[in-house]
Amino acid sequence: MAEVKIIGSAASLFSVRVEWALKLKGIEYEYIPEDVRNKSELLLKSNPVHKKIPVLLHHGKAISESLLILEYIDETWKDNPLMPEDPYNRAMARFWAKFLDEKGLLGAWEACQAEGEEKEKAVEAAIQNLALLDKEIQGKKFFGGDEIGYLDLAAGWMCHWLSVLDEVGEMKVFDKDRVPSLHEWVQDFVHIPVIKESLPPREDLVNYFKGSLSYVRSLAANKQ
Ligand SMILES: N[C@@H](CCC(=O)N[C@@H](CS)C(=O)NCC(=O)O)C(=O)O
Repeated sequence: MAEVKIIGSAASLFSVRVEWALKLKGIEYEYIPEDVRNKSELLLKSNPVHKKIPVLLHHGKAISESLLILEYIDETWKDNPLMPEDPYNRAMARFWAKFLDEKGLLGAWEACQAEGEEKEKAVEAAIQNLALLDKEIQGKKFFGGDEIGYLDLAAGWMCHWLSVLDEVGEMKVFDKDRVPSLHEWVQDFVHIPVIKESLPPREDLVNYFKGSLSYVRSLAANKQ
């Protein structure tokens, strides 16, 4: 039995961030692809609370929630630390990672779904969330300084998934003029070989999110 396994999906930014962490640490793992639209017994057994990917299996023990998995990986394999050493900086990295998942990502997805008069407002709100983070990266190569770390991995979806959401939602949330420092950071981030090689093909993501968008819109239409 492999020591480390990930139940994940190539299209999932939550899943890919965990793979990035393992690769940066040089940890070998077995990848178990999951179809979240037809969940396996293994997923339901491993993450009975949320029933979501990714799940990290370490010696058979299951850990879920991608940001927590990143911390578990960092505490278990000490080489190439991901978390800042200083407790205040660690707290801030967690703060921004949580903010990004709860506001940044959700805001971009809401803007993608919005239509008509709501669209402009939703896009502006999403940009303003990212603009807060833009200030955090100003003058730095990576969020943690010169080396890529936990917050870079948490924010990593912006290097690929965000422009896909922009395309699918026919919008411009990742606007170079509004978040210039994040744009520069993306260029550095995406050029790291471990990062680049784990990105799913753009076309697959576009198709995946087009499907998700039609699905949520049909659910909303059926409610009316
Ligand atoms: N907060 C979770 C989010 C994970 C998540 O939303 N995973 C999605 C795939 S991208 C999923 O498993 N969805 C299945 C479902 O919602 O039933 C994390 O960070 O791990």
